[in-house]
Amino acid sequence: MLGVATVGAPIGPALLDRLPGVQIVASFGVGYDTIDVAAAAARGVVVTNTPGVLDDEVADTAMALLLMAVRELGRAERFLRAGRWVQESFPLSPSTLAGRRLGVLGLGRIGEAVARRAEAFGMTVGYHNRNRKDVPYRYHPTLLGMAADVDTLVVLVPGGAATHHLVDAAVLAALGPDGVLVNVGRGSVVDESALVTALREGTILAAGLDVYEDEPHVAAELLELDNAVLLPHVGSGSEPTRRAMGRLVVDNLESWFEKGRALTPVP
Ligand code: A2R
Repeated sequence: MLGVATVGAPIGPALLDRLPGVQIVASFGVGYDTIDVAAAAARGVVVTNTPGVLDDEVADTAMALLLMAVRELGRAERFLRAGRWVQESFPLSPSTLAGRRLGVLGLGRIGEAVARRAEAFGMTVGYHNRNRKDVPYRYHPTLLGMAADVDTLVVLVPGGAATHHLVDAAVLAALGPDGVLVNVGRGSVVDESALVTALREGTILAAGLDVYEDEPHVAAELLELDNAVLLPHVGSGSEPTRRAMGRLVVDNLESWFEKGRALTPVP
């Protein structure tokens, strides 16, 4: 076997050692936290992902989660479907979107697409990365400092050891009682049990999640919470976007085997 195309399956030294002829691992997705890139590099194996082609789709999903969480739209739909509208009006949402202060944790390709959308919705935008970027948004050198300055946090850093539980009880408390957390990055970035406590006790207002610590299993405590909007990791999940991602996987494989050059190798 010369090449491996993968959809999130863990790829580490043991598997690579069993496939000594492999030259390339082409992953279907932008996150590559399930692939041991250092182990691949040490064996001369190139790893590719699918950056760029899913930015708008995932950013749209983030905005959908944010709107649903702030305006309680999932709850409103459940209310209608349960036949309750004929007896009573749905309560007013305690908060609103316009004027919110957004902090993006991970202002990369997708994070910038979220920032552009948030500006159009009348929000101010700040961000926390390890490095400041040349962008017209306020840079926060620490996540905790940013959380204290904003009321809305969108998580778009990659998964892996460096970002594990970056969003913890202290960050959630800093967001405050009107705070909303949206995670479309990786479940491992958020301390889920701290989030359950924060949602239950009203430390923050609401959360919109597309990713979880133990996918596809979602903690029962989250399922019970009405102020959590929960999607089954569908951020990039439209047919056109998944086709574009699939095309990029194939283009990477073809370019590698025809020209010896991958189109989108991971760093
Ligand atoms: O830290 P920097 O300057 O390298 O900026 C990157 C930031 N980032 C971090 N920020 C704070 N603490 C960290 N430990 C940390 N690690 C990375 O996240 C960069 O601005 C951003 C990631 O942006 P991109 O590499 O352009 O990724 P993209 O395509 O926006 O996708 C983000 C993630 C994927 O890895 C999947 O997990 C998910 O969204 O679909």
